[in-house]
Amino acid sequence: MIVSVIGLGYIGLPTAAVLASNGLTVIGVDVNQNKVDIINQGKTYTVEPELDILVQTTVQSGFLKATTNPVKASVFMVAVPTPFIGDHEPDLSYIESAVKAIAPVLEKGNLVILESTSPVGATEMAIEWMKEERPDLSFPEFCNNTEKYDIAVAHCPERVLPGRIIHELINNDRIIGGVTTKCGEKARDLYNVFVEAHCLITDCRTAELSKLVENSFRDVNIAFANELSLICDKLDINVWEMIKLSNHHPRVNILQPGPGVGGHCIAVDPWFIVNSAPTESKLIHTARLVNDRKPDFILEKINQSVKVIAKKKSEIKIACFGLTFKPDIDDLRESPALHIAKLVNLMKFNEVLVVEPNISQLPKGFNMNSTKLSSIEKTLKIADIVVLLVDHREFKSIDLSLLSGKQIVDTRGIWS
Ligand code: SAJ
Repeated sequence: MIVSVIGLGYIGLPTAAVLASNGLTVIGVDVNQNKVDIINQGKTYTVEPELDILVQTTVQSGFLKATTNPVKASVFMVAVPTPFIGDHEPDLSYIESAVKAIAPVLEKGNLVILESTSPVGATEMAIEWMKEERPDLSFPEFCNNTEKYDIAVAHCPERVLPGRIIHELINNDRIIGGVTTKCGEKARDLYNVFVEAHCLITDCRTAELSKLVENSFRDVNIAFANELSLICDKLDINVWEMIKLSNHHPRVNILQPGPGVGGHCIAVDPWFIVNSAPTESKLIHTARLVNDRKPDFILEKINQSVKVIAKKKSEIKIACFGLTFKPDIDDLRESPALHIAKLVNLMKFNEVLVVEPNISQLPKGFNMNSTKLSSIEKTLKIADIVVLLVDHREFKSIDLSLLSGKQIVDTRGIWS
């Protein structure tokens, strides 16, 4: 059996490598020639535990190959991004391009799986796009369990955590949303090859919403913690100590406040629910706004620190510790830390020192004359204000005496 994975990004590449490591022949397809070349050399382009070795061994053994052009296969797994555009509307153009790209090579008996996080109805839209390209083939219909079609289709959303992707791909339960029951069973048989947990069959719409709901659940809970951080600041209470104490209650488990919510998932997916059912999703909508406004609060705290220092702003050196969207990874997507650091860069300080152990050069968008990437040691010698934005392991072990005499804005509570 040949499995083709369309989109070799954060999810597609690990999925392709795990399938290949289980002895399936996997053809990865990506529009980016550079990514394809890197993978065909047995290398990876992101920091993710275990992924490098898995790609290296599966490419060397010939089970994994990458290409820019779709080829015939038994199963097609689509794992392309679904960002939002305009007023938080889901952008399905990557899914549309992907299914239209595989349409010419589809054959009777194939299975097409949509893994991309999708608004409700996207799997059915994907079927419509494939139908347009291949009127000679028949496709399943949602709510019509007559199992007579040429191409089986299912939605099986990924739900793995960056930093633990390989472990969670294998060990997390998986939701399998068949367009019909048989489509679901066919998809389940494939996931059973590498998933060591439950593969739970449902319909495609329920699978689509369940994935969006999982991320919205987390967003709403983080918003609760972020709101508590504003309340505690007003009442002069240490929010982290208060949360730790409240969490001693057997039925309370409050998450951690931070500078905002980043990544390509939790800050995006709740909008798909708000977009589908705006009147009904007030809580989900408000949570998004609370989390998106948190960087403004951090900038206010930075401005307050400036006022305490007996120096002009143009003489102050400020340090931003961390740029990534969460600890111990190199992923900058939708990162509130990066957003805040860029705004600090515009505040006309004497110098902005960025400490980010997981990247080797500053991303675009900084004024390189006044901002530079720096080491922990050098930065702590000269910074007047230190803004802790990401709780990387290197920052947790800093000797706190090195921070004395400086203004500290600790958004993660590791130095508080
Ligand atoms: N964050 C907080 N406080 C917390 C926990 C997280 O501020 O207590 C912030 C993080 O710093 C980060 C953001 O939230 O900026 C998101 O981080 P995360 O670790 O909660 O989640 P992601 O985006 O890395 O991965 C999520 C996961 N979803 C859930 O846990 C419900 C993952 O399982 C999904 O597969 C992934 O989204 C996805 O691809 O949708």
